[in-house]
Amino acid sequence: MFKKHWLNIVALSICAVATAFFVLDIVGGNNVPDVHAAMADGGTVSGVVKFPKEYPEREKITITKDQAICGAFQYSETFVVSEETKGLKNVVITIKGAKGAIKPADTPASISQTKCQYVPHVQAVPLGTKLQILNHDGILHNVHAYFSGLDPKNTVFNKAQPKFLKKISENLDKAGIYYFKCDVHDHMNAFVAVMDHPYYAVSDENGAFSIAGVPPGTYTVEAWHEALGTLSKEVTVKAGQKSEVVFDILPNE
Ligand SMILES: [Cu+2]
Repeated sequence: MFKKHWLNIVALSICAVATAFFVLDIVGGNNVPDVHAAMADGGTVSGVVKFPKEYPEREKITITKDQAICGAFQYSETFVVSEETKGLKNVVITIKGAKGAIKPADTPASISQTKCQYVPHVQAVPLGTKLQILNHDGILHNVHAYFSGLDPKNTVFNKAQPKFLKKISENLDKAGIYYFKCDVHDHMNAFVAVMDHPYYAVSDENGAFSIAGVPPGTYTVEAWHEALGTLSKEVTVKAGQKSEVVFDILPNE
């Protein structure tokens, strides 16, 4: 269960670790554009978002509508924490101020509505990428998209998606976080981070991330999580080296 005391995030150490050669590994299949491959003189920023001590349990949500498709209950995707590493999944990591060209993805990004869940829960895409919202469930969903927060005045679009409407296509034309919510099934939500630079990642199931090909310099690295908000740290990137950033999340006690 999410508790308010997790809202105070404390970011701890940054250490730069020299490596003998340029590392192009991308952890966990995060959405990192190909532009990185061209920047052979860049450095890599990698690290982890984790709970060093206790961590929140995954909330069990009772489902009251469309149980034949949605099931009787679901587990919240807000806090998905690895038992082994205590790493937190679905944190959007961005390197602020690093200059680099972006190119919209050649194929549209997608959010699938499957058994009353949005899949994926969190993703990051380059600005200009089209988004397809797919309904695999054969029941009515309602796609309510907001920009920068769940305030009615932030509504970008609000569309019913009846069972016969398998696909809605939308353009996400601003850089920032889009929030998606289903007005039929209150537990359904998802997030799409739209990026106006190429230096970003989404933490994987171990809380790990890696961003390669970053131009040398000193930057702020931001980590955004749907319930914890944003925290930031400074990192220095050197050509051909790996810089490690660890975001430790501590309870506010
Ligand atoms: Cu729904």
